Amino acid sequence: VLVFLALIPGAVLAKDSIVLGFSQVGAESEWRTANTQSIKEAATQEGITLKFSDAQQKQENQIKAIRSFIAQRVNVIAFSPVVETGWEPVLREAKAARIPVILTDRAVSVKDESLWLSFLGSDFVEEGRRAAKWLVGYAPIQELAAKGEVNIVELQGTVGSAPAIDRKKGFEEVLKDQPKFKIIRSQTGDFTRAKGKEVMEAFLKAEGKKINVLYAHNDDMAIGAIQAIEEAGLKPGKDVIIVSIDAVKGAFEAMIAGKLNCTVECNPQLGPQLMRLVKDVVAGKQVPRRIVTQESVFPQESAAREFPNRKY
Ligand code: GZL
Repeated sequence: VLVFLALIPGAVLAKDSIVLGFSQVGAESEWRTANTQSIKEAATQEGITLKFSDAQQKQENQIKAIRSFIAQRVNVIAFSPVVETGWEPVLREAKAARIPVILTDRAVSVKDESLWLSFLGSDFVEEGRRAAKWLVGYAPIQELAAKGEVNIVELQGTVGSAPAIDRKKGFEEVLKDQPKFKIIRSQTGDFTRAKGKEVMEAFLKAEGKKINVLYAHNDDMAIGAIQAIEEAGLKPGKDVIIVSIDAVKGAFEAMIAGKLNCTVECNPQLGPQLMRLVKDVVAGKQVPRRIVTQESVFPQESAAREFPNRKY
């Protein structure tokens, strides 16, 4: 039988290797594509058979993918939930099938905590706090605040997603002690460049030169907004101070061009840690309930020096 199996490419590997079903949000941003690359590369590196599905940012596609992983009897299911709610039914099916579930990147909101084993990802509230702390400490903004109000427009991430909810929460937590800082407009740009540009155009039409600051929940929306600001005849990074989150390559290029003022790192390279977690789970080892990724803040003045070291 072994000889027969050895003749089928991958069969022996499939027979011996761990099978991981991974449901990915989509391919909406530079961050997401870097995250996918990290997961695929790490699975190959670790000899784990990866069944990968891209949900195009639709929850129903993620639920379908998880159901299919259950039907295929994978060893472990991991996913980045596009939104926080609506997961109980399918996670109960995974539990009934005795397939452990690992959350990566984004969290779910479920009553039954036994529906998932471990959550590996960033602290989005802290990322929001870091963005606001940088803004409040930025000298040109301090000068503005000394003379009057600082008017902020906010491009939120996907409605109902953990990063959008928590980045808003962390940012507002710091600003509650800063009465001069006002969020005058806030709307979702769904984490994409196209939507970020479209919503920023609407903000500019409504508020024009009153806008002092843009806070974008990710760099892709900030990059889209930069185009809108330029098309409105204003200087991004000068007339409108911009702080965003992810620290992808596009953000460093925009900072080096003087069009973005700060990006807060959100590390997408979760692949290696995820594969180690998967192996530990299959080996029956105890795993941490929460693993927070380590991250930094990159203001414009550090961009040129840091850029050559960036991996995503
Ligand atoms: C954050 C991740 C977010 C990124 C966006 O961990 O969920 O989704 O900030 C991505 O770029 O679309």
